[in-house]
Amino acid sequence: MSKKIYILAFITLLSALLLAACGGNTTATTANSSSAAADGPDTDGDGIPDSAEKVLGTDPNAADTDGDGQNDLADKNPTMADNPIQESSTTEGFTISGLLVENNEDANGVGVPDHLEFKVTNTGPADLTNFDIYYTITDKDTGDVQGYYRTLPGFTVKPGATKDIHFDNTGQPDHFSVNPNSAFYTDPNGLTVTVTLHAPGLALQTGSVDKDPAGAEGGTE
Ligand SMILES: [Ca+2]
Ligand SMILES: [Ca+2]
Ligand SMILES: [Ca+2]
Repeated sequence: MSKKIYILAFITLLSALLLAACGGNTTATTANSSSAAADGPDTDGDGIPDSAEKVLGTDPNAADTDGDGQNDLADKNPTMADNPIQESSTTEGFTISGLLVENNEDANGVGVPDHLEFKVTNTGPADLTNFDIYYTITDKDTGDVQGYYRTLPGFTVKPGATKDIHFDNTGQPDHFSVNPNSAFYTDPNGLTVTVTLHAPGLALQTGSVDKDPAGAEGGTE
């Protein structure tokens, strides 16, 4: 009987040791959890935390930063889409003008994010809508290139009218969001931005604009 008590005591001691060991594991697990929590939220749900998107230069608010149909996590080059626009029409229906990339400073001389804008004039007889755009950003010092494709839902130009279109993150009507971590926003070097605008069944319209290094106002085409 006393032998049984001895065995029970031994099992109790073993259990205590195992619990202590588990406690150690629990501590390690907690540390890992803290590490995961430190990565923070994944706003767009693409599997890359917002903090990592900043480092990678991808958009924390878009699962497919460059619009090529491939999720940022799977995309080997998530900020360089090939131009998917295919249009053989030579019918002129609209023009683009006044291409501008602003890289203004605030009152304290601190740079504020760049802002691409231009004007679209409808030279045809009907409302124009269902535009899509492909644009590239080239760093004039390093030669690095980024390319983005996107549709422009809600952007409509009436016959004979000229309308401004903007690419920034202000959320206003006819303002379309851009990757806040792109070269467009973060690169202090001179940039060349090219734009190809498309409306179904009409000839493509293209333009380009150079932006001086940080602090300078962008140019017009
Ligand atoms: Ca993400
Ligand atoms: Ca993303
Ligand atoms: Ca992509």
